[in-house]
Amino acid sequence: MMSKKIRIIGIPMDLGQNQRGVDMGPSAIRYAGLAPTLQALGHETFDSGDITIPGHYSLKNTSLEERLPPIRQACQRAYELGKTAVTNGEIPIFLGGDHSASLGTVGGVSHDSPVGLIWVDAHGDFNTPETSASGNVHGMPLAVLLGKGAKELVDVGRPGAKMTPEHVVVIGVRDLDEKEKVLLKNSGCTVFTMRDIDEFGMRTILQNTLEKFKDLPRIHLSFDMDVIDPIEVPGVGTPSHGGLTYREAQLLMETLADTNKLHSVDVMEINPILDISNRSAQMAVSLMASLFGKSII
Ligand code: 4U7
Ligand code: MN
Ligand code: MN
Ligand code: MN
Repeated sequence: MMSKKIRIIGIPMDLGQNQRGVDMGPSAIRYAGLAPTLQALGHETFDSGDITIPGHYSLKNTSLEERLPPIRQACQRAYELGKTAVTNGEIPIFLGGDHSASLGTVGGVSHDSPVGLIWVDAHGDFNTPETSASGNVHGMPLAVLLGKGAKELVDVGRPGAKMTPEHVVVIGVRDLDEKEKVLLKNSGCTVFTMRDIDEFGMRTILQNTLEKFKDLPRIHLSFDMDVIDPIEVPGVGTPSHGGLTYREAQLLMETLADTNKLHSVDVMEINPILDISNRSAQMAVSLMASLFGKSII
C-alpha cells in the first residue's frame, strides 16, 4: 500500500449547535490514537493543531446572527488549511467539532478541481435559516455548499456554491425536518436513506455511488459520526436511532480505500462529554484505519 502524507487539522467548533462538549472532539480523537494508528500503516502524519474558535462559554445565549461571524471566520480558516494541504499533496483529515465546519473544508479541498462529495449522516444538513426550526448551523452546511442559505457562509473561501448536486451523494439519512425534506428531495443530490441501505445493502449503495463518481478522480468523505447507531456511537450531540452498524461503516471505509481516490475527509460531531469512555472516538480511529488501507487479513 502506498504511503500517504496525512494532514490532521482540528476544528473545535461548537457554535453550530447548542450542546457543550463537541469542541473537545479533536482532542478525543487524537487521544484515541489517530496519528500512531495511521503511522503504523506506513503513512506520514502532520498535525496542524486546532483552529482557534471562540467557544460557547464566550457566546452564551447568542442568536444565529451573532454566531454567523465567528462561524464564518472559522470556516474560512478551515478552507485555507484544506486548500494548502491538498496543494502540498497531503490528504487532510479534519476533526470536528460540529458539522458546520464542513462548509469550509469541502470548499478548500475543491479549490482547483471538483470532488465527489459523500455526505454520510443521519441528517440531511440541508436546512436554511428560513427552514430551520433550531437555527443551528450544523443542520445547514450541505445546503450552503450548494449555494443555499446565509450569503456570508455561501461565500466562504470564494464566492458562490462550492458543489453541484451531480457531485453529491448522501448516505445514511433517517432524520429530516419537513421543509428540509422538500429542499433535499428537489436538490438534485443523490440520497441513499437508511431504508435504501436496508433494502439493497451497503455494498450496492457504494457500488452505485462509485459508478456515479467514475469520472471524478477525487472523493471527499464528510462523515458525521451520528450516522452510526447510538448504541455503538453514543458520544454525539444529535443521536438518531436506527443507524448504520459499525460493520456497515467499516465496509464503507474499506470500499473507499480500495478506490484510491480519497482526497480528504471530515470526522465530525463527536461529543466526548456524552460518550462512554471515549468509545466513539476509538471507533472513529478504527474507521480511519480502514479508510487509510488497513485490511483484516
Ligand atoms: B448534524 C436538525 F432539527 N435537523 O436542523 C437541525 F433535527 O450535523 C438537526 O447532522 C441537525 O448533526 C443535525 O437542527 C446536524 C434538527
Ligand atoms: Mn451532520
Ligand atoms: Mn448528523
Ligand atoms: Mn449532530
